[in-house]
Amino acid sequence: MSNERKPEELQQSLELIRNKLLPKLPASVKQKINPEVEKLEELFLNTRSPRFAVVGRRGAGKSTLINAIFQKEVAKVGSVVAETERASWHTFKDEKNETLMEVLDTRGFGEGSSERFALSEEDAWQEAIQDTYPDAILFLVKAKEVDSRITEDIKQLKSLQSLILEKHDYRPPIVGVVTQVDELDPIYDSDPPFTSEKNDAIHLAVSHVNKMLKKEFQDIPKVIPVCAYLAFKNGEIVYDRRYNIETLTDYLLDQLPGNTWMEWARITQGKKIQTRIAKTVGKSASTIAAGVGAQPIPLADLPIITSIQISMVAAIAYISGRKFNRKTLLEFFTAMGANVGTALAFRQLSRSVSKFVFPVAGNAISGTLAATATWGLCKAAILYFIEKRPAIEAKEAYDFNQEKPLD
Ligand SMILES: Nc1nc2c(ncn2[C@@H]2O[C@H](COP(=O)(O)OP(=O)(O)OP(=O)(O)O)[C@@H](O)[C@H]2O)c(=O)[nH]1
Ligand SMILES: [Mg+2]
Repeated sequence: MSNERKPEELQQSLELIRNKLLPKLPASVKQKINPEVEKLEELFLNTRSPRFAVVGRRGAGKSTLINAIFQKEVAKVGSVVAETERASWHTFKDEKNETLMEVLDTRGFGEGSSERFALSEEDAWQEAIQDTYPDAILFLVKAKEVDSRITEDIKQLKSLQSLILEKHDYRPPIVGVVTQVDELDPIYDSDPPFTSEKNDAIHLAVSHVNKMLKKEFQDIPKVIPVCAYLAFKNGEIVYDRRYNIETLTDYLLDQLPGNTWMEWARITQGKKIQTRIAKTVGKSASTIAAGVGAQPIPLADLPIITSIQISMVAAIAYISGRKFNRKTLLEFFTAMGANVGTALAFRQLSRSVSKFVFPVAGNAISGTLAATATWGLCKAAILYFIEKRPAIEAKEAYDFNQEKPLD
């Protein structure tokens, strides 16, 4: 097996659960497990990359923010003149040429009178959202310019949202972003963490944008202050002044549909986001394992619990952005104290004939034991793949969790 991009193990187990397991379970158990299966299906089936509209005046820091999210120089910063049309989609891809994120960049937002462009702003947007729409809109305002012409910008923002609602029956959430907060007074205090005087200035800028947005939108959009400044040399980060970027990316996770979460975790490389998603997966997997483990009906022909556990770990490895294959997973399970049976399970998983249950507890594995074992494995996988801790530490966490209830 080469490096798989998608956690196929998980997709296979989800099919197994949906088609073979659920029909066999009593209604009461099914009722409990079904929402968890649905949650996992939302996360892992039909996954796609997230789409954003990034709107803001020329020089607001749109390209810089995109680079800060990727931690790579993917967008061109600070060109002298705006060359592109008003609104155009940019696709950001990984080394394998697979799409990571799509961004609708509205260059020169609010510069309605410019004669450089053939299309009016609204026409340009109409065209841009013809076939697709952004999952969320980021509204960028430069910290030092929150006072200037913001009312006009917010009206346009509202009209973009309405256009999307009309065309796609989807109301993209709006997230206000106050950019370049390092430029606020006091200037000498430009590197985070900031002093209280600087934080006061940031707070002032944020409340102003908040107040202005409140006038136009009922569900007041959240406003997050950031500094996105990163300097690159030969593709390497040589200077990092980022502030609050992870708060922003973490908040955006909640604004995005579930089927984009996996890609968002990989793009942002944020441990916080990765851990949140890993725990969501772990909780669902544990609940399913508990339901299955508690069944007196013979399910021995279905390697459900093993399959769920292996898939869960595969998913966490994938979320971590680490290159993974079966060997990586096997190494992890071996470190956790799994025996030769696991190796067999791995080889045969795709044919669904594995008999191995982790931990080995014969056929009489109880629901609680299945759940705690699965949750323990989730915690251990988080430590190993996301926190990049040594296997021995992950093993300790696994053992320790056997004695603890789910948290
Ligand atoms: N100090 C500081 N400078 C920033 C920050 N973000 C962007 N800049 C600078 O602001 C300028 C404009 O940034 P861009 O990211 O190109 O802005 P943009 O919104 O993409 O501009 P257009 O594409 O031309 O509309 C560049 O010189 C950036 O280096 C920040 O957080 N702090
Ligand atoms: Mg730009």
